[in-house]
Amino acid sequence: MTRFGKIVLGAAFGLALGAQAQAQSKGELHIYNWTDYTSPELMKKFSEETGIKVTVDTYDSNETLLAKLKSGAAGYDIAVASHDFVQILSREGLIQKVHAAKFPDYGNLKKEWQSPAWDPGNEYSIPYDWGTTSFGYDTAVYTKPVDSLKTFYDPPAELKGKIGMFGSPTEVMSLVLVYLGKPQCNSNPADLKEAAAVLEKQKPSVKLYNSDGIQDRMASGETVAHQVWSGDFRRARAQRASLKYLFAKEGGIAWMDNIVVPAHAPNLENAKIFMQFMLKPENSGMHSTFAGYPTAVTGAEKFTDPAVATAPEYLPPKGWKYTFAPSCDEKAIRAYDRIWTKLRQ
Ligand code: SPD
Repeated sequence: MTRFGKIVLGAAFGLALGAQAQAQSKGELHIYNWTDYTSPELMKKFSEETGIKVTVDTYDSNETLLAKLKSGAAGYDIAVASHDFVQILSREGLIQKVHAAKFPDYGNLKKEWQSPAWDPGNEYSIPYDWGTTSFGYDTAVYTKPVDSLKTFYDPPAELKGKIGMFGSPTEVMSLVLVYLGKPQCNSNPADLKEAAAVLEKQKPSVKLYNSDGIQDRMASGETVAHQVWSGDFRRARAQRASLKYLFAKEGGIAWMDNIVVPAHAPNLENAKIFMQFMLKPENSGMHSTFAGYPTAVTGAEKFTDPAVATAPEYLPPKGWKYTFAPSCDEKAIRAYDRIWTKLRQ
C-alpha cells in the first residue's frame, strides 16, 4: 500500500464534474501499481477528461504483482510490470493482448521503445518509464568519497546496521551480480555461491529488506544507505539534500516499467483509454514530474519540470555501464529463491 493507502479518485476528490457529466459516468478503472508511482493530480485529470472513476492499489515488487495475479485477483484493469516480468506474465496467461500498436497515439512512443524485445509488436504493453537501480547514501553520515558498490556490500562502521535493501529476490540478486561482474539470470553454482556469500556477509549491517517506504526512510534518516531506484531517490533527496545516488564504477541495473492489462480485467475498454491517455506527451510529462523518471513518449520532456529532468538521478551519466536485466529462466529464479529464503531466515 502507498502511504496514501488505497485511494479512490474521481468523486472522492470532489471533481468539478457537473451533474450532467456525472450522469454520463463512464464507469471505473482499477489500477494496481507500484508504491509512490501514481500521480493523484494526473488521475484527477484522467477522471475529469473521461468521466472514469479511478481506484489505485499498490505493491512493492514484480514478485508481489506476479503472486497477486496468479492468486486469481480479478479486479484490476491496469498493472505496471517491469520489462523482465512482462514476458513471464504473458507466458502465464496473466495479462491480455491489447494490440497497442493500433492505438491512435502509438506513434508518440519513441522509436527505440516501440516493439521492444520483451513484447514484440507491443501486443500486451506500452512502456511507462525507465530508470536505474543502485544505492544511495547520506553524505552527511559517511563523508568519504564513494565510487564502488563495495561500500554497501562490505560497509564501513558509519553505515553498519543502517542499510536498507530491496525486498525482492530478483532485484537483490541483479545488483549483487553487477557488483561481482557476473552475468545476469545466473544459475552457475560458483557465481551464486559468491553472490550468496556477499549478501550473507552484508546481512548484519542491514536494518531491513523492504522495497516500500524507501523515500521516507532515507529522508528521515532511519536508514543512511539504501538499495533504490533512481527517481525514488531523487524524491528522498528533495527532502534531505545530503543524499547522493551512486553511479558505481561497477555499473548498475536499468529497467523499463510497462503498462499491462490483467487477464479478465473488468473494464477492458477503460484500460485501453488509460493507455491511450498515457501516450499523450502532456500526461506522460506530468507522470515524469511526479515519479522522477524519463518516459518513452516523444515530447514528454516539454511537460516535465526542468528541476526533475536535470536532477543528477534522472539519467545515467554518459558512458556509465548499465544492464537491462533479462527475463530469467526457471532455473535461475529457483536458485535466486533458495538464496533469498536462506538470507531471510
Ligand atoms: N516508486 C516505484 C518505482 C517503481 C520502480 N520499478 C522498477 C522495477 C525495477 N525492476
